[in-house]
Parts: sequence; structure tokens; C-alpha cells
Amino acid sequence: MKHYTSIQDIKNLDELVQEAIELKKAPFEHKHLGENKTLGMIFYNPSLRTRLSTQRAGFNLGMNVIVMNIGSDGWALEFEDGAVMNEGKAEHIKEAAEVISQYCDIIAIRTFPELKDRELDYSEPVISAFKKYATKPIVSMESATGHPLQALADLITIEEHKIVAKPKVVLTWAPHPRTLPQAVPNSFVEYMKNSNKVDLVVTCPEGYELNPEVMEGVTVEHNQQKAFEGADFIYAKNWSSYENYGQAGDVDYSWIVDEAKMKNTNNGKFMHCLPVRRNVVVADDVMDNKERNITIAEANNRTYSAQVVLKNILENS
Ligand code: AN0
Ligand code: CP
Repeated sequence: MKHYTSIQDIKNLDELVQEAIELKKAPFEHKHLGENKTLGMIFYNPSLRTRLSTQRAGFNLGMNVIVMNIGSDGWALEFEDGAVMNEGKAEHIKEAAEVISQYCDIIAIRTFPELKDRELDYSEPVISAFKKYATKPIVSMESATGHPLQALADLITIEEHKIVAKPKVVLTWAPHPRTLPQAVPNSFVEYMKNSNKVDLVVTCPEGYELNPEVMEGVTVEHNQQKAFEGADFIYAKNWSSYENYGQAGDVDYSWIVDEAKMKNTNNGKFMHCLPVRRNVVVADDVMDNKERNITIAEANNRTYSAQVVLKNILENS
């Protein structure tokens, strides 16, 4: 593996999931791989899980880890080629990416979308620029349009918790007071679609359909109750409209996931990438039900999704 910024960087998804599950049994077995190697983690946005689990993954592999909140602590970066930099931006990405590359052997980046210009966000301006100007492998820790470390952890979690060979996995849109990215659901759909081990259904209100390219070949059911019938896993996430890009719109709070809805499933497990707003996205009666709620185990797998990715990159370099 050279970079890890999307599912395209994975040769065989189901094999990578198995490798992560193996690695989880003996997480310190590859400590030699990261010896004298440095992982640089660059954050434009807040994080709890990604920050701690990716750092932990680096440590498990024997790496040194440097973390920087570049959005608040670094110089404001210019991304435009040929820009006359006489305003707010103090440093160009061309220098910054090359400089960081000298200090780090792998560069991981978190960069959310602005949610103003769809075309711009979907061109992945920050990740693409780092890929272009850095001389070291780039890992996405959630970019404008994808969260590939999360989706890999989700697939590992489903593999571990399933009780039927090919479970029905339902991605449901859920209410949220803020305008959120499509990154998590985009990657979730891509990974579920590319695994041979799950059947995916997406349910969302009209107008909240994801990017048609991502959704190609995926079943959409606008009736949430119908979608939940027979589901083995319910994966809840809010996302803002792709069609009316960046617009808040009216939030239908009736889409909350609660125990009454979960009763319609096949004794389904509840998943969410976290952080989650209780009693908005999901009710306490689901979150506090230890049989249903597997979000803590899911978050634990963030360490192993990051570790299997870093391991593959280290082995390749
Ligand atoms: C972010 C999102 O929806 O992309 C991060 C999720 C891991 N969530 C929030 O901003 C609440
Ligand atoms: N799921 C996830 O990426 O969480 P953080 O935003 O806390 O890193």
C-alpha cells in the first residue's frame, strides 16, 4: 500500500479485514516495523477517536508520533498555484508539504469540507495538494468526502459481530442540528458495496440521497421502517444534502433511531462512528442497551484499522 486516502488504495478489502482481525490478537508483534520511523498527524479539525487510536496504532508498531493541530497552531496555508500571497496566508503548501515530509515517514491528515462548493470539496483540495507536494505516504484521517479508516473499522466490527453469513446492513440517515459532511456515509457505502460479505440498504428522507457515483448499484428505501425490517446491523449517521449542497434544510427529527424501531430488526446491532448526539440521532434506550449498542467495540477497532493500514504502508516503503 502506498497511500491510504480511499478504498482505491486497497488491493483486497476482505483480506485486509482478516489481516486486521489477526493483528488484533497480537498487536505488538510487528513492533520492529516502525522502529526509527515517525508518523506525523496533522489536524485541521477536532477529533477524539481518530487522534488517539491512530497514535496508539503507531505506538503498537513501534513508531514515534508527532501530532500538530495545523488549523490553529500552524501558519495559514495557501493552496492556490501562482497566488500573490499578500493577504492572510503566510506559507504555501508547496513548502509546507515538503518540509513536513523531511520530519515524517508517513503523513496523516484530517481535513473537513467547507460545505459551500460541492465541486471544490469533491476535488479534495487539501489531500490532493499534500499528495502532490509531499514526498511521503499520505493517510486520510477523514477528508472532505471520505473517512476510509472509519469504514474499515466498521467492516471489521461487522465481521466480528455478525451471526449470519451475509448480514443485512442498513445505513440510516439520522437527524442532527448541524450541517455535517458526507464523508462517513460515502466511505461506509463504498466499503459495504465492495465487501462480498454484506447486503447493504440505505434509507434517508427524499432529498438526502448521497452522491450518485457512490450510490451506484445500492438499494435505497425511503421508508425507514421498511428498511429496518430484518436488519442485522443499523448504522446511523447524519449527513447534509448532496443535492442542495451545504444547505441546512428542515431537519426531520422523527428519523431518530430508538428502541421501538430497533424492535423491527432481526435483533439488530446499533452502530455509529461517534461522536453521537444522544436523543437526537439515537435514543438513550438504544445507547444504554448493551446488547444492541456496539459503538464502543466499533471505536476500539479504529486502532486496528489504522494499524493494519500503517503496517501495510511500512511494509511497502
Ligand atoms: C463529523 C462528521 O460528521 O463528518 C466527524 C465524524 C467522525 N462529525 C461531526 O462533526 C459531529
Ligand atoms: N469517528 C471519528 O472519527 O471520531 P473523531 O472525530 O472523534 O476522531
